[in-house]
Parts: sequence; C-alpha cells; structure tokens
Amino acid sequence: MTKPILWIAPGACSLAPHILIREAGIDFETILINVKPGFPEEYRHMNPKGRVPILQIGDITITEVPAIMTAISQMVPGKHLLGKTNLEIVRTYEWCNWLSGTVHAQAFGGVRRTYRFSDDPETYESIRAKGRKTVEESFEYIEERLQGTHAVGDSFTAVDGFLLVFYRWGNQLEFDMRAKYPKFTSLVEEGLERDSVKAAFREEGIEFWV
Ligand SMILES: N[C@@H](CCC(=O)N[C@@H](CS)C(=O)NCC(=O)O)C(=O)O
Repeated sequence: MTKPILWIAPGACSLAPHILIREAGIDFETILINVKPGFPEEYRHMNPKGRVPILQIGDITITEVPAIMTAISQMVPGKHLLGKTNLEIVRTYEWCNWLSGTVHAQAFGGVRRTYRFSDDPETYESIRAKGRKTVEESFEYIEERLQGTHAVGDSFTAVDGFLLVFYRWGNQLEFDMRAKYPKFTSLVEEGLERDSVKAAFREEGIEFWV
C-alpha cells in the first residue's frame, strides 16, 4: 500500500484522525502546517475548501474528519475503529456528524472563526456569545450521553479521539471542564494514557492541560 500522508495543524481538529491513524498502527507520514492565520494559499490545490485535515493516499485525496477517519478505519478492519457491531458503527457516525457539524463548525466556529457567520463586525460579539453557549450546551449533552470511558461500545473508537479535541478546546475557552464534566473527563483521561495520543501530542508539539 502507498504510504498515506496526513496533513494536520497543531491541536486542530486534525488531531482526531492523527490519533486514529496511530491507533491503527499504519505506517504514515505527516505534513504539519499552520492554519491559525487561515489556510495557506500555497496548499489550496490540496483542498479547495481550505481546511485540514487532508489524507493523501497516492493520487487519492480525502477531506473531512469523518470521511478520513472512515478511510483510516477501513485500512485495519480487524481493529474496529468505528465500532464492532452495525449499531455501534451507526452510533459512531451519529457522534461524528454532530461533532463535526454542530460542535465544531457551528459552536466553536462561532467563537473562533466568527467572520464565517457575518460580514458585519458589529454582529461578532453576539455571534461569539451564541457560539459559546452552544459549546456549553454541547458539553452538557456529551456529559449526559456518556456511559463509560468510551463513547461507543467498550473499546476505543474514532469518537473518543474526536471528543478529546473538543475537551482540549474547552480548556482553552476556560470552561471548568474537570469540575463540570466528570464523565467527559474520565473518557479523556483514559485517552491520554494511550500511546497513540501521547505520540500525536508529541509530534504536534502540544500540551493537553492548556
Ligand atoms: N468540516 C471540516 C472542517 C475542517 C476545519 O475547519 N479545519 C480547520 C482546523 S480545525 C481549518 O483548517 N481551518 C483553516 C481555516 O479556517 O482557514 C472537517 O471535518 O474536516
């Protein structure tokens, strides 16, 4: 198999597939870019939508976190990284679509990429406030929904790594994550013990408790 190349940015949503590809034990390469000031124009040919993550496998290019995590999981079917049963796989997609569309794009997008929602800077403060409220409601939903140290089934899936990204971003927004969300915290603490997570953090040069 051609060695996959994963395009990532430190601490971005691309951390979720980065953790997963390490969990899969696949031989891969990373290209680390900075998207904080915006996606670099010189790489736009790789993803005309101007976003990481991007997964390159030979001449195939895959974008969007849930699609990339599906592709990674398909490379190692025996590891069941999307879940073991049909229902678990369905639950994984249920989580990933919501995390990607609502929690990431809508809630955190409103707080951190406010300009995507309006061209009028006068509206930014209220968009940011609404985004922050949606983040909080999302964290409450996650806390209520979790039943164990894994979001789906009884072992690590793509969802656990994706949740870890948002927990970390919650710390950055100075939510009192540990006090308010104990179940979410234990899921993340289990994740932080994993070699895949430790190695991904090392490579991206990021800390967890920011
Ligand atoms: N829906 C996309 C969202 C990807 C995304 O928003 N990536 C951010 C990093 S977390 C990015 O590349 N931002 C660059 C920019 O907004 O210019 C996915 O799931 O992959």
